[in-house]
Amino acid sequence: MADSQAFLPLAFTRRATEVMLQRARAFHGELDRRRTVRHFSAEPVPLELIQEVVRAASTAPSGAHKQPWTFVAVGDLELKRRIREAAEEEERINYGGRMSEEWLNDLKPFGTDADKPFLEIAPWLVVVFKRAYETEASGRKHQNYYVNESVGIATGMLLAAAHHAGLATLTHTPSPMNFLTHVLGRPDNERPFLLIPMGFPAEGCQVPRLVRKPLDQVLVVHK
Ligand code: IYR
Repeated sequence: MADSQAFLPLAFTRRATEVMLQRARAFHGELDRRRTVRHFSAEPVPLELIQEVVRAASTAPSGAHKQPWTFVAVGDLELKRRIREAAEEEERINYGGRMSEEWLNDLKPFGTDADKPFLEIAPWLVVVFKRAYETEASGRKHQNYYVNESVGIATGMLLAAAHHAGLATLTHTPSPMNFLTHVLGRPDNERPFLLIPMGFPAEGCQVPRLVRKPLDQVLVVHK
């Protein structure tokens, strides 16, 4: 049995149903205003804001509470330049034939291409790494559990926290992205997961006209 000393009373707020509904609607309303932004302003963002949104992300649940994530916040212009260069090199190969015709067609509405100026313009690139295992002082390795699920959840919370604070984000998927391990000098147990430029939208920034699936297409209820 678990050591009762290691347990604490849960801090839980029980709310009236009406209040819960109102909060749920307001939260949906706020999340529904989040849009992926591909055109950033160079306006600086204080590091403290990035620290707070990473703090929020790092509250995510994880397999056996291993918290198998590292967030690397890159504001250094030279590093951003190197990341952009390496990412564009891979994307030129992707757009030049490594992606299928169907994939390229599916991306058309977003107007993406191999050019990634936002990697230099956005004041911060938050690179999310997943930690496959941990190494004890003795050198013994322990695998982490449900690493993709845990880091995916933490990243979702990072995007929500940034949006809530008033920051725009882009979920960028450079592929392949091993170059991030080298450029950022990360240890062997870490693998890049996602690259998230954060900052303010460029003046006059436009986003594709997207429609979110209605509830009856995303929710199946058996009651
Ligand atoms: N990694 C490429 C292609 C790409 C993939 C997805 I999924 C997108 O939503 C957008 C682009 C790129 O970043 O250009």
